[in-house]
Amino acid sequence: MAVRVAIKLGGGLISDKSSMKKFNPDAVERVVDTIFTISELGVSIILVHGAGSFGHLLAKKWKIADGMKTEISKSQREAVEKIRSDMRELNGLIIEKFEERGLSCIGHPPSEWATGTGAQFMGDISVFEREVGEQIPVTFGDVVETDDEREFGILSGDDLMFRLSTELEVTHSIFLIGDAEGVMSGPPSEDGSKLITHLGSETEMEGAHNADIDVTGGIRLKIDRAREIAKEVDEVWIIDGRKPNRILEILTSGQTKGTKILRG
Ligand code: IP8
Repeated sequence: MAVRVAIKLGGGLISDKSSMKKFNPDAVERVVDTIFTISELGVSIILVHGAGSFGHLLAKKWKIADGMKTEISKSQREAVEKIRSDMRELNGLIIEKFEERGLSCIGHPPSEWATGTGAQFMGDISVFEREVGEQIPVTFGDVVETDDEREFGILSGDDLMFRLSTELEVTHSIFLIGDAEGVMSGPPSEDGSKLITHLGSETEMEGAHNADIDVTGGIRLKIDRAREIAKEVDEVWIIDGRKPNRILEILTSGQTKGTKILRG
């Protein structure tokens, strides 16, 4: 079977999560280098990226993930427009880095084609099915419309990864994170936290969700979606995006340092 890989660049990798709209060009350049190499190998690529400080800070401030609240609806609507435009800006910065390396990409903002939140969101994902040599499709976590009284909500890049990986015959689904070697047994910053190299449904871990900043669910949501994906895709990984060469190791040898998500 032809190799098709879905890769998510985590928001904490491509931006400084605590500082409003602070892009991390060096981290993105390193990822682009590896993706250039795998594209030369003839691998079909689908890209997703998170929001980091281009989305979570304002979304948190205006409670966008909870949907419309009558008392503050005017400010919320303004925040929705601002977050959408900030996310397009971030998408543009990322695409620019790919184009500098000679890789042509096309952005697909979810606010234009997706409705609803969570893994069962609605929207036609057939545009992400591309042949090798065509433009690489890129999408991202965004504020989308919902068809209920909430009116809007946050669609996470992790949910996009779920549908793209399970509906498009992807062979590898890889989540790049920005602060650890993979899933750790406890908070990454804590001494004694160890890398979990194989994560099955029984594996014990305390996935800290940094609710101070993150409105979608942090490592917890990633693990939940990755487990769902692993029911259908053999190679599902959560790895350190600061060492993107590990993507190449997974594709060539099936092994690397990081967390492999096991089926069941
Ligand atoms: O960072 C969140 O996407 P994620 C999207 O992939 C927004 O969870 C706008 C906060």
